[in-house]
Amino acid sequence: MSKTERTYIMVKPDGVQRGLVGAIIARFEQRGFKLIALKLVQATTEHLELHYADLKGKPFFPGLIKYMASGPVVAMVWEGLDAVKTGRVMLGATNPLASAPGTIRGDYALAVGRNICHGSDAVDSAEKEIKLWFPEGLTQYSHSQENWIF
Ligand code: FUP
Repeated sequence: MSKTERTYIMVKPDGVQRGLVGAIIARFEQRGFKLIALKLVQATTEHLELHYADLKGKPFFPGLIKYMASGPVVAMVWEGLDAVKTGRVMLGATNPLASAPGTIRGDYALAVGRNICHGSDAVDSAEKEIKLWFPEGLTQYSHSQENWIF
């Protein structure tokens, strides 16, 4: 059964550098998700190591952290029906070479080490990631539920 969820979506430094922030935001808006939070962040190595704690020990981990610290990222929270799973579908497979055309990675990326965006892989990891990237909490803004399209 579909449930309203929140997911953490992040445009990585290569996505920011390549001017893909607007295109990625547009896809989430146009799909019908509600923007809950958004900010540009230059993440520290320590912060990124927490975000990718599950991958510590992988051979690509040092390169991943260096890449993610190479410039600012756009941290976002999106809300809507099955936001976590649908967000992953919209991103495409981790390796862009396996991502279907029509997905963000399938349309804009070629290399797993430069795959331009991140999306939470489960509801519990979304909760952890949202707390990690938005420790200040999320801005409440009123959209009357009657007027909100979903
Ligand atoms: P995803 O959930 O799609 O971001 O995938 P993972 O958590 O498995 O991987 C996180 C990031 O590690 C990927 F976005 C890119 C990087 N990575 C590599 O650089 N090489 C690999 O072989 C696998 C992942």
